[in-house]
Amino acid sequence: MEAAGSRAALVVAAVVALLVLVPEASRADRFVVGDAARWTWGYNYTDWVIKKGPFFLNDSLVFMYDPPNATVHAHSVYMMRNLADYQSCNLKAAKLVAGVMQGTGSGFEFVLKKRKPHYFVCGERNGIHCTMGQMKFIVKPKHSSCRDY
Ligand SMILES: *[C@@H]1O[C@H](CO)[C@@H](O)[C@H](O)[C@H]1NC(C)=O
Ligand SMILES: *[C@@H]1O[C@H](CO)[C@@H](O)[C@H](O)[C@H]1NC(C)=O
Ligand SMILES: *[C@@H]1O[C@H](CO)[C@@H](O)[C@H](O)[C@H]1NC(C)=O
Ligand SMILES: [Cu+2]
Repeated sequence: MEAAGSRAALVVAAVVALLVLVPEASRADRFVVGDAARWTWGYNYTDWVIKKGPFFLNDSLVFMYDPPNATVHAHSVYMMRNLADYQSCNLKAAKLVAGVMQGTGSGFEFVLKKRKPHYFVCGERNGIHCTMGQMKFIVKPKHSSCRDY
């Protein structure tokens, strides 16, 4: 009886330890950029970031967009080098993150590995999707120890 009792206590202790330790080690969220709107012209992604944030290291952003055809416009994902290029939608030094075909199916997943501002934009039409189409947003992931659930 006493042995069974202490075994039960051990099991409880183990479960409690798992509940405490596992979220610390592996918690990461996955966000579909724009939710149901996905990655498209005219949606306010700055507003989306305010509503969805904060974002943490190892969280991932999933960009979903259809490949271009006669009726669907092309989209893509670029990362700007700095705030000035982001603000002016100047793509000259931008780095391609996902091409026009890469948003299809389950989308393109970008894992936030660095604790720096990430300046995401759509690079299509020579920056017009960024300037006129609002296809731009900044995410600066926080350290996950700041996460409060
Ligand atoms: C997009 O949302 C941001 C944050 O809510 C807001 O400041 C901005 O004015 C909005 N842009 C447009 C074009 O509505
Ligand atoms: C992010 O994930 C990597 C493994 O993919 C892990 O080594 C690292 O500790 C994680 N970082 C945070 C802040 O959770
Ligand atoms: C273009 O692509 C969209 C989305 O993938 C699809 O629904 C539509 O039927 C396609 N149109 C043509 C003309 O191929
Ligand atoms: Cu676009």
